[in-house]
Amino acid sequence: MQYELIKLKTIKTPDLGSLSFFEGMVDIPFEMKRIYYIHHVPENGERGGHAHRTMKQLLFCPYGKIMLKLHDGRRQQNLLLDDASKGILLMPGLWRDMVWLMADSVLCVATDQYYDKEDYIRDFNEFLNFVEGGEEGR
Ligand code: T46
Repeated sequence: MQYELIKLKTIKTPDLGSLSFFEGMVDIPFEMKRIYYIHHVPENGERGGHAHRTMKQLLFCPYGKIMLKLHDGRRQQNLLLDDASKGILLMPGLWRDMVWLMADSVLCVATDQYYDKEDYIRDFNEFLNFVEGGEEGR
């Protein structure tokens, strides 16, 4: 499955918390073009239900607990985002669903592309066809 767990660099200051960071082309294999974040989601809220044709993304959860459910067309895998220093690098061609296990958890995403609705596959059968090579990337 085309993902990678990335331990984000984190500097701890005694009694004053931690600072985590990552840099494009240093800690992740792309230059960032866009950051977006999802917030104010209620407990058990479920988002996602799509894959990307070409987009790479780093997902991290600076606050809370979110279950990321991935599918590569053959198998499903669940990854827990419950640590602000944990990043998950998603390569294209992965179906994703996100479940908010804790209300108001924040999901942050850094991507290598500007928003493009044409990069989304929102139909699971179309996704299966895509990963089986039946549909070329744009
Ligand atoms: C992803 C997961 C992890 C924009 O106009 N600009 C943007 O940059 C984004 C990300 C979304 N939108 C619009 C598109 C929809 O009208 O915002 C609306 C909600 O997006 P969506 O339903 O795709 O949100 P999620 O939470 O299901 O998925 C998002 C990302 O869209 C997606 O790329 O991988 O988070």
